[in-house]
Amino acid sequence: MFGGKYRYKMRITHQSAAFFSFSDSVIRKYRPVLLKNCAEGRPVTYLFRIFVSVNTKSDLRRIIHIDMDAFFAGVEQRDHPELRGLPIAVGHDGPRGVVSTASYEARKFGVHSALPIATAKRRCPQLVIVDGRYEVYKNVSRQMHEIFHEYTDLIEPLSLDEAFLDVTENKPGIDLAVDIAREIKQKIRDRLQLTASAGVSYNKFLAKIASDQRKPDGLTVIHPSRAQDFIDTLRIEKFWGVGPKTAEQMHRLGIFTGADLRARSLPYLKERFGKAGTLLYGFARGEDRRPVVVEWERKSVSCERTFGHDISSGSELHEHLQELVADLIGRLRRSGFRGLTLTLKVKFHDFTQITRNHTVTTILPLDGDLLLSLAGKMLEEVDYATHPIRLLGLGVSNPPHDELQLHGDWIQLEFDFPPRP
Ligand code: DCP
Ligand code: MG
Repeated sequence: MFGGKYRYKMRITHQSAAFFSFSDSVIRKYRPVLLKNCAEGRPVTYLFRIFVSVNTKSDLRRIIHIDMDAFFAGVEQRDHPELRGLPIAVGHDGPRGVVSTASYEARKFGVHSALPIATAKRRCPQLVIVDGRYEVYKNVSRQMHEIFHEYTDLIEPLSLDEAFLDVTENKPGIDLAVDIAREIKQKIRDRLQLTASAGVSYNKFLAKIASDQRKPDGLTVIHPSRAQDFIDTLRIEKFWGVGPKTAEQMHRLGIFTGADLRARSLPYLKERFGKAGTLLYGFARGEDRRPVVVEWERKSVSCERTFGHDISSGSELHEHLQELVADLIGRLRRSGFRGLTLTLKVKFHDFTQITRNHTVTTILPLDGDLLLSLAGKMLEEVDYATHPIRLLGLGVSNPPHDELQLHGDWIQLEFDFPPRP
């Protein structure tokens, strides 16, 4: 499928992507250079920032996925001993508040991330709601990364509490990845008084699934010789990229497990799932050559919705905007990213597209009402009555570069809209 070359995808910004092809010999030649640059924390050139988790044979790689257990809640229980053993949820206790995460005690009652606080309280009346302290979580995340760097610089963070590590070559020269995973878990326990779950395998797909197998405080290895049996019995919902909607579509096609997926041909999957079809075809066979990408500074966080039909009703659009705001806040929390610019993206029925920006002087707070009112005002400037809308997107960009932008008072500025093209 990959011929003699590997194809890598690099995310440059949230919206744009570029593709590069490297031959084996190029990879062999530059890998040591890249590793050295990463180790020294030196900026590497545009092309070479890319990554580096590359071996000529993907099944030789050793990948670890680390995921903290009930991350925000775990930190709160650590810092407030009186909360230990209790069902707690991190989130804002207001009419529109949602649960960021729940302690494992609370999960037994069906309390989970993204659930409205009001529903969570109904499910678990004794639930303790704790306000989030995002600066603290960011700091803990930094400390986790310090531990990771003791083993490798090939680290790809997926969120504040989750990362892939490529330990094929590692600093202490430890043979078995499982030993490294055990050490990392122990260091997280000793230094941070928190627990993490780890998954170990020969690619990212399997390592991530492995870390989820025995949560909390789990350590799971998926060995190449056992991988196929494991994947065959894996429920389709567990596959990377298969969200509730795709899962439903899979079920309609009679695909419920990895074995069902493996029985379908590549053209069959490509036709129905596009590019994801190719990835899924590989996953079903335990193949995933995606490298561990060393991430540079994130520039934006965004989300978008394409509607089933074009919309020209203000109230309907407002409802969608409300969902987008909730989604965006969840993403901002998970990534720890903060910015000064809010962007509304609008794609009309005829596929023309515009964006509207609003920039403030102090980072946009994670306040649903406020973000909704800013986004709503930008939407009001759009002529959706005569140009029905097929897609709405909302994003935050422009990270702060000084203390004032980070901690100053939040001031509502005047809106300034460019005329519609
Ligand atoms: N988060 C959030 N909103 C969401 C999902 C997550 O604010 N909708 C935050 C809170 C979580 C953190 O991101 O603590 C990490 O998310 P995970 O999905 O890894 O969930 P947890 O670490 O809380 O639990 P688990 O033990 O299942 O990993
Ligand atoms: Mg987690």
